[in-house]
Parts: sequence; C-alpha cells; structure tokens
Amino acid sequence: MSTLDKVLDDYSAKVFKNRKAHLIEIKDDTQEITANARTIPGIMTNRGCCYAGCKGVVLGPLKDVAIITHGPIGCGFYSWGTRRHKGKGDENTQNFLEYCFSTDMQESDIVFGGEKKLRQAIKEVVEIFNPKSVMICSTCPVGLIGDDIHAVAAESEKLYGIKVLAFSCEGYKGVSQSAGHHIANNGLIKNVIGTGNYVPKKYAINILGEYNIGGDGWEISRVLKKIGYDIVSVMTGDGSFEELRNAHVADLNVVQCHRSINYIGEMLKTKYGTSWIKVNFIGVKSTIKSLRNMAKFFGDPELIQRTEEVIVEEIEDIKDDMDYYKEKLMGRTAALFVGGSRSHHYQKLLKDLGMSVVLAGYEFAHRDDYEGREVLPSIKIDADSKNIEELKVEKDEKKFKVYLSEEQYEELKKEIPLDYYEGMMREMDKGSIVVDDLNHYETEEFLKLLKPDIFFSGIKDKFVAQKGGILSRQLHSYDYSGPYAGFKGAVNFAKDIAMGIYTPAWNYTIAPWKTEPTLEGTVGGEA
Ligand code: CFM
Ligand code: HCA
Repeated sequence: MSTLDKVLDDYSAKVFKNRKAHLIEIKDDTQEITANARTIPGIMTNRGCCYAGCKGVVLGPLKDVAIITHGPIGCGFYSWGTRRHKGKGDENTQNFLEYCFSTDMQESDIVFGGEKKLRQAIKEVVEIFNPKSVMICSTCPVGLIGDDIHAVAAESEKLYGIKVLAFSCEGYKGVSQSAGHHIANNGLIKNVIGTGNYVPKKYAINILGEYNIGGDGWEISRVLKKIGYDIVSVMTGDGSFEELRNAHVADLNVVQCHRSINYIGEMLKTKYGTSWIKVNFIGVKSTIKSLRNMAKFFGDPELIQRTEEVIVEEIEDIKDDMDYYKEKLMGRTAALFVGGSRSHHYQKLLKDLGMSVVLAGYEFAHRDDYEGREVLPSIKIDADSKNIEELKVEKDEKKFKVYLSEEQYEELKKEIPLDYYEGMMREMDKGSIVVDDLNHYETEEFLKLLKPDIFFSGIKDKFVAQKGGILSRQLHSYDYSGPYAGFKGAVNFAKDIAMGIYTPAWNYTIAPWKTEPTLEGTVGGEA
C-alpha cells in the first residue's frame, strides 16, 4: 500500500471525499491537483485571511505608508510586526514599519457605524506623522456593517492633498491570503504605479514578490547591484510608495513569489509592455540560473560577462562552507508546507545540500503554482472571483515600451521563463507527496509515515512536529534568523539546519505526562 493510500485509508468517508483531490503522489508531469478551495469548517488550517494577504503581505512592507487597520484592535495587533518584512528608513524615506495604526472599533461603532472614527484616525495620523500616503485596510466587521471606506478615502485625499487609498480586504473575502494579494495588487496598479517620473538607468528592473523577510531582499539586491542592475522598485520588501510610483519605467520585472504578485506582472505587461521573468533566488544553483537568465534577457555581452564574474566571486566566498554543510546534511529528508511559493523555492536549496524532499504543499496557492501557467485557461471556477474585482487594464499609449522586438521575444521565450512559471510539481521526484492545504490531522499522519529529518512550516504547526521529536524550522519567519536568499543566505540556511539536526533536543524530550508517544516511534531518541 502506498504512503498516500495509508493516510487516506484512515480518513472518514466524508473527509476523504473532500480531500482526495488535494493529495497527490508524483508519478508524471501531467497530474492535476485541486487547489484554492475554501477551507472546510471545522478543519484546523494553517491559512491566514484576506486581510493578512492585503495588509500583512503586500502593503505592509511599504515603509513610508501609514496603513490604518479599520476594525477591532485584535486585527491590527495580529498584523503588528508578525511578518518579518524588514525595512530601513533614511533621510529621504520615512519608516512606519514599527507602528500599528488602528481605529480600534468597539461595539458601539459596529452598531452605529465606524466612518467617523476612521476620519478621525486619518486626521491624527496625518497631523502626527505626515506620511507620503495613507492606506486603509478593513477587517471583517467593516464589510458586514457597510462602512464606505472608499468615500472616506476620497474625501481625505482632497482634504490632506496626499494619496489616501482604501482596500476592502475583509478577512472572510475569498479563500485566504491570496485573495488579499489580489485586492492589494489591483489597488497599487490603479492608483500608484505609473505616477512617478524617474528616468531609468541601464538594466532597469523591478523585483516583484520579494518581501525582505529576514533581510532576503537586501541580500538579493546586494548581488544585483554589484552586477550593475538599476533596481527601480521592490514589491514590496523594504519598499516605498515613492519608489513604487516609478515601477512602470523598468525594462524587466523579475518575479520571485509567483503566487502573490503574478497579477501585477501580467498587468504591467499589458499596460506598460514590461516583460516578466520567473526567478528563484533561494538556492545557489537557482540563483546562478536566475542571474544568467536575466543577463540573457538584456543580451548585452558586458552584462553577461559581469554576471559571470560576480558568480565566480560569490561562489569563492561560500564554497568551503557549503561543502562542509553538504557533507553534514547529505541524504537527509525534508517535508515542506508553507503559503504559496517557498515550498517550491526551498526545494532547490535543499537539493544543493544533498537533501531530498518527501512531501511538499502550499496553504493557498492556485493550480498554476503547482502545475504551471499553461493550466490557467482550464481553471474554470476561481473561488475568489465572486467578490474580487478582475481588473482589466489597457495599454497606456504614452508610457508603453518594449525592450525586445517580437521576434527576439519569441526566440528568447524558448530559452528562459519569460512571462512563464512551470510550477512546483514538475520539479519534484517521483514518489514524493504533494498536499494542498495540509491540515493538522494530515500533518501528524504524514510525519508518522514519512519520518522526515526536518519539517519546514510555520508557527501554527511547528510544535506538533517538535513535540513528536521531529525538528522543525519556520520557513515564514526563519525562526528569527536569515537572510536565507542568494549566495550568503544559503550558508546561513545550511548552518541553521545543520545546527538543528546535530542538536536533536526535541528527540530527547518526553513530556512528564506521557507514557505513550505522540508520533509513533519517534520519541525517546528513537527517530
Ligand atoms: Fe509569497 Fe511570501 Fe509565500 Fe506569500 Fe505568506 Fe510569506 Fe509564505 Mo508566510 S508572499 S506566498 S502570503 S513567498 S507571508 S513572504 S512566508 S505564507 S510561502
Ligand atoms: C500570515 C503571515 C504568515 C504567518 C506565518 C506562520 C507569515 O499568513 O498572516 O503561520 O508561521 O509569513 O508571517 O504567513
């Protein structure tokens, strides 16, 4: 009986029916998975909400924007500093990342309406902080009582003469965080991008879907700047409203997290002619491949040569460390379960270290993130499309520009992932398991069966694994370590994993109340 059959065998008939299409054992390149479905009530899910995707993920890292959470204080508190998107201010750029602005709605506001309180909050934030822009993100009760945050935003924009934007990203909207990404992306395209007048230098790029968690974006930018790229904006890690206004002038968009930002990539192409290329700066080999693909896009021999020089320099710096850790980690196995991109990206870095992947899954990715973008036309029903605007953008005749001729584009598309993502499943080994929206029951069952040396996930499930004696590292927050991206980040990652594996503290722990193991056969130093 296969591993997957064993787990499914244990399921009750009803849950099995709902979950069957979300679980796959990799056999070939043509398998279909069910994804982006609403969570079944009663199931313990790791997903976050729409507000988390809009405010927490995409808008949150814009450091010079004062983001007001319109809702009860719990929502603002939850999103205050939880995601590790680092940002630095300087003499020209304000930085409000340490703050948490909220209207702190009370019962009376729910009954009589919260618009008055919102107006007051905007007034206070403008008077005290003088931000470049104010963005309002609403949470569940606001949508239920119908406060018109868009009218308040328009009125405040006139009153204070700065951009005030409203996002109706109530937590219940759509499937999960991914709905919030979509809402945030739509708002930024409509109101921010295209309003600046920066004159780009040679090799002008935007980095899309890089949120500078644990400083990843800084490490990537360091290498790109060393090669000679002009980074016009980063969406949105250590990003700013001011930078974002200029994003339309870049020659190329590099897309790190496909799930959260592919909408902006596509819309920038339609509106301004900018191609996007899928990159992965997690892992040494994949960083090298991404840098080479970017250089190929620009096709300039000088840039191609400089790219190779930088690769040699960077490899020289990390080679001994990587060899050392590879020897220590060779042959170890891993399971990964994160939001929508990292479960794929980190497989490459694990491979660099000689490790293999037995299970991977996404919390809320869509079928294209699993199977590749060619499946997009066959996704008939998008569970988010009912209440999230499908923005149609048009060519901006004045600002539209293309870097490659049509022929060059078609030729290059055969070689590099231009406007394309191949998805996670094709790159996984036969026999490995893919699980969409893995729940806590399945986590325990799969850990028992597969016994990976390490389980990469998040705060909500890491302790389930650890209490069962299996090492866990958070791939969302990096357990307060990092950066893990690029060349130097790969060494940080390898060091953290080796430290964990060679210090199997959790494996020696037996809870005092315990006479029976939680995860069969993995307690008491037996894993
Ligand atoms: Fe993209 Fe992200 Fe991810 Fe994501 Fe997230 Fe995140 Fe994530 Mo947590 S944008 S999909 S919504 S790579 S916050 S930085 S770690 S779940 S895998
Ligand atoms: C979110 C943010 C999160 C949560 C991390 C976790 C992040 O979904 O609201 O569950 O450990 O990366 O901080 O994904």
